[in-house]
Amino acid sequence: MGSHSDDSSASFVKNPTIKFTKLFINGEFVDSVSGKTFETIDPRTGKVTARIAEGDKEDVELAVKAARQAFDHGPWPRLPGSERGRIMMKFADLLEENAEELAALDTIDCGKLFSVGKAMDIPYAANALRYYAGAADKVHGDVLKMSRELHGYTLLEPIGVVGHIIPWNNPIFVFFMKVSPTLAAGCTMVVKPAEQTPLSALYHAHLAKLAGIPDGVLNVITGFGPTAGAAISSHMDIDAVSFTGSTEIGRKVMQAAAESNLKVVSLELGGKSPLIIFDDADVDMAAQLAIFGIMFNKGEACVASSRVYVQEGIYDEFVKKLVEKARAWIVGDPFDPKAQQGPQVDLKQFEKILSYIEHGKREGATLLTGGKPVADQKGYYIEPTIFADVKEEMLIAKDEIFGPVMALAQFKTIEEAIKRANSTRYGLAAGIVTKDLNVANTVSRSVRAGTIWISCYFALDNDCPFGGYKMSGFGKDFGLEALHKYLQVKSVVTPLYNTPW
Ligand code: TXE
Repeated sequence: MGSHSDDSSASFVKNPTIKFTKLFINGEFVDSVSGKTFETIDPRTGKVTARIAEGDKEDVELAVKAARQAFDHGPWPRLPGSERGRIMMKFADLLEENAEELAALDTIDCGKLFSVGKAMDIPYAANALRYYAGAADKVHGDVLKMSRELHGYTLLEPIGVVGHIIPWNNPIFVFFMKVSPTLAAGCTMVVKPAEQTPLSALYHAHLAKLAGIPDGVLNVITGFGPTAGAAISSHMDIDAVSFTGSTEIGRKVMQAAAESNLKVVSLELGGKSPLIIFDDADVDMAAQLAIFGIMFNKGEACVASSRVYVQEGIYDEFVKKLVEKARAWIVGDPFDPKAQQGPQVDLKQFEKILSYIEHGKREGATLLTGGKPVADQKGYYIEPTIFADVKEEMLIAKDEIFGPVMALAQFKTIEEAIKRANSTRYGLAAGIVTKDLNVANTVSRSVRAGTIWISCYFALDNDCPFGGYKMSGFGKDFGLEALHKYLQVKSVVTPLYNTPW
């Protein structure tokens, strides 16, 4: 990519200098053992942005050794929690100081809107670091009420070396969602960003060092899933693996963990989340929410509201507004502040989405708007697409498309809405739009999903445990639940009165 020679900061942001392209092991940027590199592509053009070191099994081996050494003998797990917290706060400040450059790296790597990266992903990431920094000195066990003359208590100890396997759809956000609680718990780690989006992760490694995180605590191995990713999930000396990605690969990660050292596994996988809109909704607001729920981040969101169910009384009016809003939704260069949707991450995803659109047409769903690539664009841009009359058995109602494609249907009763919402193998999130508290409460408790949003969508928060039911995975990110994923409980027991046992 271009260099920092242009004086205008706007041009610099659009052409960030790529400073970090090597693996980060034990506090140093290094080439891969094999010397191999891979290309990272700009989805706005399909052109190569940079060549990045391609980590493989040998590199994971070196990173795990460094992480193990830092865990067994280094200061990090032994520091007072408040001191770990202080360093994490500094890390958060550095993220904010470098917000534009980091957001720009994600824009050229995955097509994320620059405005969203800067105004949302970076503040979310910094806040995640601060939230867990504040928790780092409040981790403690319990004194137990034993049934005999024994004194028993629990210790919460860091779980050890953690492997994080990260997807490409929210590179900054997911990195810190995983890394922040792991740091607070006193663990050390090996992080593998997705091969499509390695740039920001390497930059974070540099900032971690500047913040004072000791060498070996945070290692970043860029590379591919079947090689570097598989080496993490099957490693005998990694104590826990946290994965966000497809259900198919989640299954492989779990298998590899079972067949190696039975490491602790947490999986955040795909979704096919329903948004249920009742007759009493404000139709304009509901249509806006429905568009936002599926088109935000170009539909590349695990919680995207890809199935929308609307009660029959407002259906026609809703459809009219929905289509107007979809047609007004601005698709374009993700650096343009007016754009609401950038390009899909890569050619593979672009083609996957278009093939689902063709399926929808063949299966007999009604295409209300969109349905093809955006004309006059070189990159992977797809029109906001809405299918109506979608039946449960259609592929576009069952599979995670991970693109700007909505499956719309109408319903009559609350019972029907609940049944249809639950007719999926996934269970990540659901949305409800109603003013009736009874309806909201009934649906919230009947839909099998890990997060329910009432009259809002994408309302993620540090304090709010996030993760799936059913085949959307298990184990929570966010909240104190996430911190506890990286801790293990030890029971310590001693006789109360020195009585021999
Ligand atoms: O995912 P993968 P892909 C869904 C979404 C998308 C589909 C395919 O529907 O269209 O998955 O995307 C690493 N061992 N989600 O193919 O392969 C890989 O390098 C260990 C939903 O990109 O699951 C990357 O770092 N790791 C999702 C990560 O897994 C392996 C976000 C995710 O890639 C591996 C992304 C292996 N054998 C996709 N193979 C969400 N839940 O948000 C790959 N990886």
